[in-house]
Amino acid sequence: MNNREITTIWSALIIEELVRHGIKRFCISPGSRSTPLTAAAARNPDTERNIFPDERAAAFFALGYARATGKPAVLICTSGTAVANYFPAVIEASLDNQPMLVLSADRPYELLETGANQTIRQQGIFGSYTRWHSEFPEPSEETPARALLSTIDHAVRQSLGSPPGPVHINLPFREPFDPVALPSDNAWTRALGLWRKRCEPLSSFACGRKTADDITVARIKTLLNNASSPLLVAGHLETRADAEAVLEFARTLHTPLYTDISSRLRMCGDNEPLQPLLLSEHFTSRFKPDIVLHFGGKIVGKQLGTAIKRWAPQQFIVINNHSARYNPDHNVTLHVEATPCDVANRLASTIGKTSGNGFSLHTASSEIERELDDYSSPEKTLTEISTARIVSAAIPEPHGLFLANSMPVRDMDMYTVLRNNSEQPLCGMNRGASGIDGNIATAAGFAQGHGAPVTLVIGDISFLHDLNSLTLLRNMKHPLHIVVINNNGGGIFSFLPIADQKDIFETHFGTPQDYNIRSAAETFGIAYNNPSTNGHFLECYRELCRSNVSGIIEISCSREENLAEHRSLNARLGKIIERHL
Ligand SMILES: Cc1ncc(C[n+]2csc(CCOP(=O)(O)OP(=O)(O)O)c2C)c(N)n1
Repeated sequence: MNNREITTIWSALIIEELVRHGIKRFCISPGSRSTPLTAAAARNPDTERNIFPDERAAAFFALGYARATGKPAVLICTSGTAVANYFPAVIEASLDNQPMLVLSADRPYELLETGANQTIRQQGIFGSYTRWHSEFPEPSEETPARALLSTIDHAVRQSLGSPPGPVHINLPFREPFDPVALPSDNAWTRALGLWRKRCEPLSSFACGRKTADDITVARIKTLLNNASSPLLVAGHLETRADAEAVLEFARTLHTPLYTDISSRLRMCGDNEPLQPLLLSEHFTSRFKPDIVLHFGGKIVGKQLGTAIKRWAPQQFIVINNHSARYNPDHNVTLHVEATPCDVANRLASTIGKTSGNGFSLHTASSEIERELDDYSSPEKTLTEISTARIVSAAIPEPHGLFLANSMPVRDMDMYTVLRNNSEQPLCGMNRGASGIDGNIATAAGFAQGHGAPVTLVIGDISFLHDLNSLTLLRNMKHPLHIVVINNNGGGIFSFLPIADQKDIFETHFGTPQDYNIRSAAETFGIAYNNPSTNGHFLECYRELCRSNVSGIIEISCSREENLAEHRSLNARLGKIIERHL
């Protein structure tokens, strides 16, 4: 075979092997060096493709897709800085254990470090942020086709391993890049034997969910039996089964359950949320758990971590499905690598119903809910907090919710409504590295993966950061409904002590950008609205959700007023807690 033929077949085999693993979503950016991979992906009838001029957005889209599906999307780009633009999303995927497969085209050996055009050091460019990376040879019949396929198999396995994460394969190609019609038979692929007749990958793998050993479950049971005031925590939970098992276990134990916004349980009407209570010194000084069982991954709010440090429980047990470290305050006493639902179900069945620790949160929680409802009543001015309440109440099933950093995700975690008898919408967020970059693209990928419209709640600085991703809204199968909280700058910084240093605060932290969101919507041809009361926002939001087209709703607010609102509302909630606990 000549170079064109082997390059064509080489690329076609790589794509076909990925497809056989069920990895069908390809996020492709245009470029010359990547032509063999792009053409192979485009011509494989089983691939589904999105095209991105901006590689940074492509990678965030792939991240969002993985968040909704648990599957990696494949990224294809050319050589040079194109691949470097994947880096922020690769970091987020790595830190939040999301699968992702990067195929970067590269110059061949003889052009590296020579001053050749568009040539950078791509090998291992993502450093420690990949689960695995591999440098392929230039296409050649000297490399057995089996080796090529089995390396792809390994890459997929590493990406979906424990913990899942990004895998990078760097593929050098020599010119010419344009593919030829594939010869139907040749000695090189003949060696693949049955693979050519079947539709399965050369080697599959099993990466099932893990179970805890009996000794560990018995040990946790003993620790729970010896404790007088347990607290359960639901951090980021990957599946509904995990969430249901943890909720059921909390009911069995009659014990308070902290539900993070990423736990799938935060909006559950049958549970009293602890977030508002943890704002109160009155509560944290009375409620003193002596054992904490934390199921799943990270949590968004910082009050719980602060409270646990203060309570210094004798046991702090973290149960999660993979080995990624979760111990930010160095106070975890036992790590259990097992599926949360496995441990929760087994503990619930062995412990049986208990009468609880006598700490009832019901009355205080109901009154807090009433106060928050009143706060968001239709005639009142729309605020950042009422936006969180209204979106969480009105978002229809099966729409998904994506919460940008920094205040939108925190406000939703703190002030969301409790939804009766209905499932919480699937919630996505980039909390691995908590970047304000790529949130629109991640939400777009989340919608693609979720297979339903998604509401994105995002601040004006994060919106600006990812403005070019508004181009994605044109071709989306499932629309994105963007609620932009425009407080003209970074609202989060007003909550920090630096806000008092007026000489540098506004210019170096608040950073108002004074840009026009309506004009941005016009530029990208997106429907726009700008309501001012809670009632009007609810109307606009409901209409947008019904319309099945993408749109932007701008919430105009002020950072100063937002800070004051948070303080006065939290003070009122504090009074309720003092009255009832
Ligand atoms: C890529 C990146 N750059 C900077 C930061 C630091 N940062 C955190 S929040 C924030 C301001 C975000 O402003 P906005 O999107 O308007 O949201 P708000 O704070 O008002 O909720 C900044 C700059 C970050 N997290 N990520």
